[in-house]
Amino acid sequence: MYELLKKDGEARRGRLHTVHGVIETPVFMNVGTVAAIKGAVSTDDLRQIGTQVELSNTYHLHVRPGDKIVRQLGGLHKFMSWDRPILTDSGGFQVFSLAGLRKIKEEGVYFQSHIDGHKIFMGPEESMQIQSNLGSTIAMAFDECPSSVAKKDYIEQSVARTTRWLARCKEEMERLNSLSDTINPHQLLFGINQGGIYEDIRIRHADEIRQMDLSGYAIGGLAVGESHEDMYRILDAVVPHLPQDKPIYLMGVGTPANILEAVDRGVDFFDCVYPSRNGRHGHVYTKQGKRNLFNAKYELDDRPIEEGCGCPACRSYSRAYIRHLLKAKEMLGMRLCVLHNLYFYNHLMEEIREAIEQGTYKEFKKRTLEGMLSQGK
Ligand code: PRF
Ligand code: ZN
Repeated sequence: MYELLKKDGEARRGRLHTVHGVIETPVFMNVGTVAAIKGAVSTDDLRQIGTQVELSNTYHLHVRPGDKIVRQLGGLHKFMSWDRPILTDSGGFQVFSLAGLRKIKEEGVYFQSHIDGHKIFMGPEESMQIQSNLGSTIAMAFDECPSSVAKKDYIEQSVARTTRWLARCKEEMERLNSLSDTINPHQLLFGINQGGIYEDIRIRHADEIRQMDLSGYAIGGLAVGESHEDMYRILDAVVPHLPQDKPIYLMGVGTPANILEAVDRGVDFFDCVYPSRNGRHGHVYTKQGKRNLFNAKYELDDRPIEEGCGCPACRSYSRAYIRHLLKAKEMLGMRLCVLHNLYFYNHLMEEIREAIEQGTYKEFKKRTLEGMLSQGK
């Protein structure tokens, strides 16, 4: 159940109640594709840095270790020792971005595993069955994310099929949730809006899927190579066509600036690999912009990554020491950068929530964007 607590312009402060606890929104979900946050980050670490939701992938866990194995071990929460909310992406996007040769048919997608090349079929029912075996809090609908260079008539046909797939997802999820031995019989299903950068297709699709009364609605198919202006234009067009009493999730987005802009357009949920991926390369986020800790100017810098930051890296270690670890290729260097970055994102969301509560979101956004452009010393 989604509770809208406050609106400040289009920005929303809300709360999603789930069987695994409450999610305070706007929220950034921390990406652990294979049920592991890259950079040697444990679920104990996640609890320390204020993570609310962990995100894993249906496709990856189906290929390895196998969703049936996870089910036999009691589900994903028990398997990875995380009792708070988990969202699983449906596999649709990963199949399109990762898998080898693939064929899209009405029934689903035929493709080859990116690990050993073996043949796999995944359609809406299979995706729901896998996500049910994992027992995640929120399951995502099985969709097609068309390439950013796809032609308009292809996108129209693809979106029509994604709508038919959504109806099948919903029916299968209801069946699975009603079985007596289901890991999480309260699993929620979010639908996904597609339509590339075409406002008319996006709006028609949003109007169709809002009828289906799902627990939440995602906007997919963005941050796939289009300009930021196109992304914001689509958000401006489509968000008003999604139900106001359900959470809205912008998939795979993005930079702190993208998040600040999308919150201002009514988005509640985000996920992105940037904080963990950048952290593994020694790139760290601060209120003054991103720093590259490999830079020689940090050799003798005994300040923390960001002064005043409460993360485990900044509480104990200097830029100079972390730079040394990174240059020596010590795993701890990456780990500390990833912890800082995830904390930075989680903390940014906390500040966003406070600003909305206080009715000062526009000023907060402006100030934060200006600060991030000012470049760290
Ligand atoms: N669909 C799904 N997962 C996704 C996307 C999508 O379109 C995106 C696009 N940015 C990221 N993750 N199912
Ligand atoms: Zn820090």
